[in-house]
Amino acid sequence: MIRFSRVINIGAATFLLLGALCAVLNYSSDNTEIKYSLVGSQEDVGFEGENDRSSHDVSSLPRCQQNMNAANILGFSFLSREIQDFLYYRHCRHFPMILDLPDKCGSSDEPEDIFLLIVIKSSPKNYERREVVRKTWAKERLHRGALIRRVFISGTSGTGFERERNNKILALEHREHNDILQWDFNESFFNLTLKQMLFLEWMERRCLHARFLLNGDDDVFAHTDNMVEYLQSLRHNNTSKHLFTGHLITDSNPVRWPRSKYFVPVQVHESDSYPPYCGGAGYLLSSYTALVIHIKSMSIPILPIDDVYMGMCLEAAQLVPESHPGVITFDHMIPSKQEDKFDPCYLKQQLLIHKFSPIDMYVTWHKLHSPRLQCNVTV
Ligand SMILES: *[C@@H]1O[C@H](CO)[C@@H](O)[C@H](O)[C@H]1NC(C)=O
Ligand SMILES: *[C@@H]1O[C@H](CO)[C@@H](O)[C@H](O)[C@H]1NC(C)=O
Ligand SMILES: *[C@@H]1O[C@H](CO)[C@@H](O)[C@H](O)[C@H]1NC(C)=O
Ligand SMILES: CC(=O)N[C@H]1CO[C@H](CO)[C@@H](O)[C@@H]1O
Repeated sequence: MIRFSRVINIGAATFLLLGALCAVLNYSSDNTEIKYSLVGSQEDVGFEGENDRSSHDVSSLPRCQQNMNAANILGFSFLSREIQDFLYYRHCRHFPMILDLPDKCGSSDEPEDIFLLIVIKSSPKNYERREVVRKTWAKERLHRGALIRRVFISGTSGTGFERERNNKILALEHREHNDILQWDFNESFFNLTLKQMLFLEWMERRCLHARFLLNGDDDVFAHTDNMVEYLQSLRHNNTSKHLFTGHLITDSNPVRWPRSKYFVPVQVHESDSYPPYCGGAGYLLSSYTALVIHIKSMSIPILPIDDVYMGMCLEAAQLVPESHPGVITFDHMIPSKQEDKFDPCYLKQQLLIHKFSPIDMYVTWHKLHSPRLQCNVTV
């Protein structure tokens, strides 16, 4: 049951593609700065402030300073420490990399033809989740001729001894599995958008040739075989076209209740509505769309809710996210009581389900691939 329909604003898409191509062409492989020369007007893509970015050695940039003026925002002193902190550092877009993967996608002369790059947000402490994810749905492999690769994206967490230990575990995993990207910023719920943007910046430098991305959390069950088959079934699997699909959320609003995890005060987002977006547990996008979001994001102030922010960037590019019925991010979306999310026959027909413990992930992946699995054909 794979539905596929979308509306693309061809004009805007073509314009951005041209811009993106120019950005790519102007790349230099040494350590000089990238200068974007975008065809047409600068205001459409809206680079604010920094036009120049150091290409390979982001660590040479001075550390981003706290913006003390944030304290002058009306009502600032009534906001929580966390939100105040967010406002102080909202403008910071670059952080030094602690762990990089320069050859993850092949060398710049010989890029690998990666069909699906799995990008998983993971906090340093989630070691067990990463271990199971590696052995199951994010295993690097060929499926039906399509190359699948994996990266985890992470910041730092804790202080003192704990922070050292967290960095050490990621460094060990990096050495053993070649799948960790880490930046030197403090992990927090409010820094997830920053993490996402740092990844897009990395992708633009290192992995522009990957065709599709699965962007998700480390506690989901992603049926990556089905994803590859779905993506292969699209007409445009070889060229770059807009794609952004997942659990579509429309007509939603910022939570104004201060005790919610998702609380966003007017000082952070003035508008009382959010654009359509796909739930952040997991969505699929094309590298074309990732690049467009990356470019657009430079002129859109960061919103701490990362999935909504992706929706804001899409809206600014006049691209629409779409809904895929196989992406289940809330239990109540599971159709009937009989359908259990751990039932391999149910999972067999889905793309992604939230949420799974490492044990359930491991057991279910094996059940799903058992040659003895028999499902009544009801589809
Ligand atoms: C985000 O990370 C930066 C850099 O480590 C830190 O200064 C800031 O406090 C973090 N923001 C939040 C909201 O945790
Ligand atoms: C990160 O957080 C720790 C404490 O949680 C703090 O000491 C440190 O200054 C923060 N780093 C930045 C860059 O804000
Ligand atoms: C792309 O789609 C075509 C059919 O349109 C299919 O034959 C081909 O195998 C797909 N390519 C990849 C790499 O999946
Ligand atoms: C059918 C088709 O156009 N295949 C091309 C897809 O892209 C790879 C490289 O990215 C080419 O090698 C194929 O010929």
